[in-house]
Order: sequence, then structure tokens, then C-alpha cells
Amino acid sequence: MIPEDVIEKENAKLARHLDARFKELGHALAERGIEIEAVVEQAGKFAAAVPSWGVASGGTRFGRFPVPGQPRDIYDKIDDAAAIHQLTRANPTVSLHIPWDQVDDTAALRKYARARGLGFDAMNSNTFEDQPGQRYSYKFGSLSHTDRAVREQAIAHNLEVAAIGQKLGSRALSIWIADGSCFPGQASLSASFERYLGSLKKIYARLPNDWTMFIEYKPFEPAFYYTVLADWGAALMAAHEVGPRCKVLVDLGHHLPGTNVEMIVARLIAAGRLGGFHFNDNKYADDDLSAGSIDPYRLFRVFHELTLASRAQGRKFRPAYLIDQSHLLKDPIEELCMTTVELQLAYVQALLVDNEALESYQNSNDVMMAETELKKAFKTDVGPVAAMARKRAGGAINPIAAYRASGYREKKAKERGG
Ligand code: RM4
Ligand code: MN
Ligand code: MN
Repeated sequence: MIPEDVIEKENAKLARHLDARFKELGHALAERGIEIEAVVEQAGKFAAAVPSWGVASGGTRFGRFPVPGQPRDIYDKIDDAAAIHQLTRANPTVSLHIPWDQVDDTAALRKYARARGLGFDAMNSNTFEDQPGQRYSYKFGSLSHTDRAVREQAIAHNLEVAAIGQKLGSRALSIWIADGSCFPGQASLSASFERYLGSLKKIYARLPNDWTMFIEYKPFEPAFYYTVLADWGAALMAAHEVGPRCKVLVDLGHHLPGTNVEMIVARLIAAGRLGGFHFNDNKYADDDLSAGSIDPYRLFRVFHELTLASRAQGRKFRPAYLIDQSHLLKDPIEELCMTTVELQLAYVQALLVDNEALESYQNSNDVMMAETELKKAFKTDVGPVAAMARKRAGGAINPIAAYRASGYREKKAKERGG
């Protein structure tokens, strides 16, 4: 892990500067009727799960360029996730992908993570690849496959993932399928959806009572003509059909360019079916870019909807915050720290919206003032609030600087090789 004194030393260098900026922001917010300490307290509660697949460097269709000291297995991945959490204090859980992260001794894995201060969030199944020794191929689909035997195999896999998750203390199964077709005529648009629903129902019926099922839509890729679960409309239909604990997972990158994602979030909230998020950012498609790197304003608008919902519903509104990124060019630990900071910033900015004022501008159709109110929150530099929340929780004022100062990557390169 990262030696605590490295974080302390790095923080000591930045503390005076942070205090000054924090004080200044405190005055500015006080003038807007906002108590900065209350915001810091809220910011300190923000948490998002790190994806196990996000701590290794990803690839494209064209190549893979591993970072030195890449995690070799799930235990190394847990170590990296623990390092991230030490720095941010906002990533207390990890989301696993099975079979990528499968181990023989699940109890030992849980213990290992717990010893490093980590728990487990939603479990992801994988029926978009074939595994060695697998009886039937998913080449032509999984939960929606025309052949019942293939569907049964995919159903059994999902249940196995849930069983592993139960041993780890997870409470949700997240299902993304690649099912669809690449050519018109290849598959029946209606029958494939029916088969998919049938499979989901079978999984749902055997999930533990306190588990939630997340279904994740995506418009295309690897199916390039038709995707069985392509959008939030189909996902909402499916959720209604399957049962109350079946909810929709919004991966921010799973929308065609121009889609109003915050509207989708608002609709899913209204339907009581927002399960959670896969945070990331995108420019063209499922780019898996770092959250907030392309369009931080969109991220803020999503958090604005979430803030409104949690004000209205209180503690019972608790969507899962998961990150789904895996990048090629950045050091994955730095990338996930940066992502978490960006999420914190968007979250805190959304807390600053004066919703009473906004509502009254909306009701009187004062377009200019309504937009200005929203933008005012977005444009506030809330860096000192998020940094203060991290510092007070024992994390780093500047996670990336502290990480670099720790020499963690160099040490892991020696240990793990590569
Ligand atoms: C998909 C989707 C899923 C992720 C896979 C690897 O595009 O985002 O969440 O598990 O990729
Ligand atoms: Mn995803
Ligand atoms: Mn994706």
C-alpha cells in the first residue's frame, strides 16, 4: 500500500495553500447562503466503486500496451484498488468481473480485501466471450440465443456469479450482454427480446432476496445492426417485466452522440428504476474515457438530477456508483484517482445549485436566470471542498502527486515485473 507518511508529507506541502483557497471559497459560498462545512461533510460521503478491470491497462482492437507492474491477478488488483482508496478515500469497494477475477478460495479473497479496507460492489457476469472448456459458444448470443441449451448455460453462469458475490458480501448482479445481430434478417427482433426476458426472469427468480439485478443497455458494438438491449426504453420495459429489484444501469458511454443522458436519468428516477451508473466519458461511442474528460458539464447535469432525487427521496434513493473505464494511455491508478476527483467535483457542484431559485425561474419561464443559476454552480471551483474532504478522511489533497511521490508503480514494476 502507499505509506501513510508519504500522504502526510505531501499534504503538508499543500496544506497552507488549500486552507487559503478553502477560506476564500467559504466566504464566497456564505454570500450565496451556503455553509461550506455542510458541503464538505456531504462531499466526504461520496463513494464510487473501482472496476477490477480498470486497474490494468486496457487495449483497443489494434493493440495492448501494458504499464510496468501491471496487476497479475485479482490480488494485485485489490492492492491497486486499496492504493487508490488510500489516496481518494472515496473508493471503498471494488466491482468484479467473472470469470476474469475468479479464484479458488473466495473467502480468502474477501479476507484479503477486508484487510485492506475494501468491500465488494456489484458483480459483473461475462457471456460476451467464450471461456476455455466452455460447452457452448456465445458467438450468436447468450441470454437471447436461439438454442435453449446456450441460454441455460448463460443463466447458470449468472447464478454462479451471484453465488460468488454472496460469499464476497456483494448485493448486486450486473448483466451486460453483447447479444444482437450484425445484419438485417440475421435475428428476429421480437423473438430475441422475448428469449432475453425469459432468461432474465429465470436468473431473477433465483437471486437472493436482498439482491438487485442491474441490466445495462448499450446501443451497438459488438452487434452493429441490432442490439437486444440497446436503450433505456427496452431496459425499462425489461425491468418492469422482470420484477421490482430489476433496475437499469446507465453507462454514460452507452449512448449515441447527442443523447440527453440526464433526461434518461430523470425518467428512470421517475420510474423508480435507476439502478446505478457506470461512470466514464465518451466522445463518439463506448469510448471508456475518463469521467469528466470530454464533457464535465454533462456529468454535472447528471449529478444535478441525482441531487434533486436524493433531496426528494432522502436516504432511500441510493443508486450504485460504479466506474467503468479501462484505458490505454494513462497509468490506471492515476486515471482512477483523477476520475474519482472529477466525480467528486461534479457531485459537489451539483450540491451548490439553489434549487428553490431554479424552480422559481423555471416556473416563471425565466430562461436566462434559470440557465444562469445552473451554470453558476457548475462554474464554481469546488476543488478546495473535495480536497478538504479527502484530507480530513486521511486521503491526499492531490492524489496523483502523492501517488507519484510514493513510488508505488516503480515498486510494483520490480515486484510484479513487466
Ligand atoms: C461493455 C459494458 C460492460 C463491461 C464490458 C467489458 O461495453 O460497458 O459494463 O463489463 O464492456
Ligand atoms: Mn459498462
Ligand atoms: Mn461499455
